[in-house]
Amino acid sequence: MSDSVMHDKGSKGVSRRRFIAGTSSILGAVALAGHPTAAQAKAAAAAAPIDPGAHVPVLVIGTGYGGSVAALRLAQAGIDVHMIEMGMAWDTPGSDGKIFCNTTSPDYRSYWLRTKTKQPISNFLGFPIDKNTPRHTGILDAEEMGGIIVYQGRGVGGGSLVNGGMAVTPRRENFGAVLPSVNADEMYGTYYPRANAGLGVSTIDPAWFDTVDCYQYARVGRKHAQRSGFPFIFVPDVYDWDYMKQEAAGTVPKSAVAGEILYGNNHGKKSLQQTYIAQAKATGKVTISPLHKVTSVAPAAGGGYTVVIDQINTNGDTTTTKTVTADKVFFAAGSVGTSKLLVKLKATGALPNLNSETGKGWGDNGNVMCGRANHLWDPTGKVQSGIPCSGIDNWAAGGAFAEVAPLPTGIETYASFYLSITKNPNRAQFSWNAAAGKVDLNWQTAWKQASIDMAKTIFDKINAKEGTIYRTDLFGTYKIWGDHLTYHPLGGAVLNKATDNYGRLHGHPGLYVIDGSLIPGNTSVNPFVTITALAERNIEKIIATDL
Ligand code: FAE
Repeated sequence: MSDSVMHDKGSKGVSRRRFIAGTSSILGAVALAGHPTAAQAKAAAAAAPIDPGAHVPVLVIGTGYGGSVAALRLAQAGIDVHMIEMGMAWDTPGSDGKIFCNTTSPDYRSYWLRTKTKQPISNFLGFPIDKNTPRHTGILDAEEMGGIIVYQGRGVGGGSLVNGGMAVTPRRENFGAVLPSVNADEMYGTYYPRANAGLGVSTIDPAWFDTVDCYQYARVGRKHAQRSGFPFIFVPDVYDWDYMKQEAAGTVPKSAVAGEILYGNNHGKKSLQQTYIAQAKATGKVTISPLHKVTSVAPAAGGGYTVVIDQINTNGDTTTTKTVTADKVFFAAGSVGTSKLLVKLKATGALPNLNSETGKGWGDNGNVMCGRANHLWDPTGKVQSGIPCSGIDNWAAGGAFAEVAPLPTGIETYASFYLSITKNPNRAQFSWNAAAGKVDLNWQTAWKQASIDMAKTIFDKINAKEGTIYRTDLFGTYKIWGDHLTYHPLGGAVLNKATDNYGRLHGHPGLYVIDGSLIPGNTSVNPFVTITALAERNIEKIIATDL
C-alpha cells in the first residue's frame, strides 16, 4: 500500500476507504469469470483450416503486421497464400454479445492459456488485482521469458488486436540507428507513406482534444510536460477519431471511451482485420487457419519445405498434427515467435544452414512504465479514452520518448501514467535449451536500469517542478517502476545479419523473415509502423526478384 501516495492526496477528503471501495467494484473481486459460449466453440471448430497433406505456393506463419503485408502484396501479385495463426479468429461474440472483453473486467477472453490474469499493472493502492479466469486461448499472451514478461497479441491480426494503435514514424534523424542497412530516402519517400495509408493512420483533432472529458488525463500530461520545458506532441493512431467523437457524444456504442484496450476493441479501432487482412481476403487468394501452430519447417525431399502444424482447441490441447508442403515460407510469428522457431530449428538440425546470427540482437524497445501522483487540483478524469494520443519527446536530450497513457479504471485516480520507450543499449539472445526442450532468452531484469535512468530525465524534472511524487502502488508494494515487461519485442533475426538485406534467410532459399524480429531491438518510438513499412519494402523486392 502506498501510504505516501494516499497522504499526498488525502487532505482533500478522498478517503482511503472510498478509494478502495471504488477499486474493488471496478476491478472486481477474485472470481472465476465467464465461460466461452457454445457458438464460440462451434465457430472455432467450423473454421476451414488447411488440409493435412496440402501443398501451397506460399505459407505465412502468423497474421500480425509483417504477415498481413506479405499476404496482401503476394495475393495482389496473383499468388495463392495460406496463413497459419495459433490464436483465434476473433469474429464471434461471447454470451454478452461482444467479441472482446473490457479492460476493467477481464474474463476467459483476456489471457492466452492462463488460469489467472497477468495484468501489466498488477496492483492498485498496493493490492494485487489479478483474478482467476478459465484457461482459454485468450487474446493477450503474457509470455514469461526469464528476466522479462513479453506481452503479445494472439489471434488473426496479431498485436493489432490488443495494442493502443499508436502509429508513430520515427524522426528521420533517428532512422540510421533503427535500421542501419536500409536506405532512409526510400523508407521516408515510399514505404512509410505506404504503410501509414495501408494502416489508416490519422491524428486527433486538436480542438476536440482541448474540450473532451476523456482526454483530461492527456491535457494534464501536456500541462506538466510543457511547464518543465519538454516538447509535447500529438501522436497519430489507427483509431477512427470520428467514431470516438460520436462515442463521447453518446450516439454510438462505446469502445475506447468505455476504456477498451489490451483485450480488444469492439468498435472504432482499425486493427489489421479491418485493413490489410480484409483487403487480402477480398482478393480471394488468401486463406487463414486460426488455432493452428507451426512447430517445424524443414527442406522437403522434392524441393520446397515441409511444415508441421498442430491444430489446437480453445483449451490449448493439440487435436490434430498436420504435415503440409509449401514452395516458400514466410516467418511472421513476431519477434519472439519467429526467433523461437528459428533457434529451435537450427539447433535440432531441421534448418542446419541458418547462420550464427540466428536468435541474436533482441531488445525490448527500452520499455518502462511509471505513474505520478498528482495533486488533488489536477484530477486526470474518471472517464479516460483507452487510446493514447500524445507523447513527451526527450529522445535527443535524455534518450526517452514517453507515451501519456490512460489508466482507465472508471474512477478518479489522480494518477498520470506513462509508458516510456528508451534508448536502452542492452541486447539479449535466444538459445536452445536441449534439456528442457525449449528456447530461452538471456534478458536480465537489471538491464532495465538504463531505461529507468532515461525515463527519470523526464519525470524527476516534472515531479520537482510540480511538487509531486511517483506512484509506488501500481507494480507491487512500494515499487515505482514497471521494469518487468515489454509490449515491444524486437529482433532475434536481424536484417542484414541473420537474413540478407531483404529478409531472405541465409542457407535456405525460399525462407523469409518479415516481422519485428528483423529490427535490432529499438525503433525510438512505438514499432508497428516501422515493422509494416519494412515489410512493404521487403515484399516488393521479393515479389520482383524471387517469385
Ligand atoms: P505480431 O503482431 O506479434 O504477430 C505475430 C503473430 O504470429 C501473432 O498473431 C501470433 O499469435 C502468431 N504466432 C506466433 N507463433 C506462431 C506459430 N508458431 N504458429 C502460428 N502462429 C504463430 O508480430 N506498437 C505500436 O506501434 N503502437 C502501439 O500503440 C502499441 N501498443 C501495444 C500495446 C500492447 C498491449 C502490446 C502487447 C503491443 C503493443 N504494440 C504497439 C506493439 C505491436 O503490437 C507489435 O510491435 C506488433 O504487433 C509486432 O508485429 P509483428 O508482425 O512482428
